[in-house]
Amino acid sequence: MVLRMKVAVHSEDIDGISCAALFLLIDPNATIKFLTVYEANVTDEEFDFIADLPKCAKCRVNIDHHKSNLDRLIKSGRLSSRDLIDPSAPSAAMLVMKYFKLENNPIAREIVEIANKADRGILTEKTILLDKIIKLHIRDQNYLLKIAEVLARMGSKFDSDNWFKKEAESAKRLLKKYEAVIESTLSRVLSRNLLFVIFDVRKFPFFIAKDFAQRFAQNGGCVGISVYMDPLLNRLRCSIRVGRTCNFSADILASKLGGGGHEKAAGAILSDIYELIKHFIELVEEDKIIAYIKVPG
Ligand SMILES: [Mn+2]
Repeated sequence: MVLRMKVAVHSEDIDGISCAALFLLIDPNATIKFLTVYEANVTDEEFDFIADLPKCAKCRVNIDHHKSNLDRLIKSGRLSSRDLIDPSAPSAAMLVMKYFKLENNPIAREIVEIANKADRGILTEKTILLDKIIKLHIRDQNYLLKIAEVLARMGSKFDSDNWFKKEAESAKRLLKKYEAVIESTLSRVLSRNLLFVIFDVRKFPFFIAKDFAQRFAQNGGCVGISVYMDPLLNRLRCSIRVGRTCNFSADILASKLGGGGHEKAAGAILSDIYELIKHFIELVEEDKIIAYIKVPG
């Protein structure tokens, strides 16, 4: 095994941070970089492993579960036998566990369990807070590493760590501020039976923006799309979320926009909102109503 491995993981959600925690179980001195999908696509830094992200130019091993990534690697001839990419895996963390044969480590199993659920949108009160804390600090590499260290040490009991508890309290206070506007926006669209909705939430911070699409899809909506500013790139971005019983592929729409993801959850960087509207209209069945709502901040 490589000594002191150099690893890149996805910076923005529980699966990426869970991958980081697993790498710390394998090598507590690992150098870990937290990257966005965009950064992974453009970096020429060398890594031993890259997880929950597209394979960067100088990465030895790619561990991932995004179908869009697999398709692109095959198409460009960059898929190697060392890579472990399985779109049927519920999380990238699960594949990291498999790759390093960590199945007998109870902490590793707990971490993977959290990631599996989170990536399928099954969140509890404590994993919601974990997700929010990650999103509030995506610019802060040291902070993200600290979360990964807590996960690697505590597994599913991460919320009993004192540092985490304190951070969770302040995240909770912030969340409360936005709850009323999310609720009233959702009840307005759902009471009108609108099933295909673009939420223009450019006036909202990143950590809350995806919630409009996510909670719409979870509460009876078919396709919810949040449009917001990417905090690192300062560019327009969208997150597409699809309801459980709804027949629509988020990853197909995202691919048309140059992005990617999964069937029920995907995203892309946008050059403008019209590009999104145009492709969305093309993919929605003919007699359906598509709503666009600009949510006041
Ligand atoms: Mn993932």
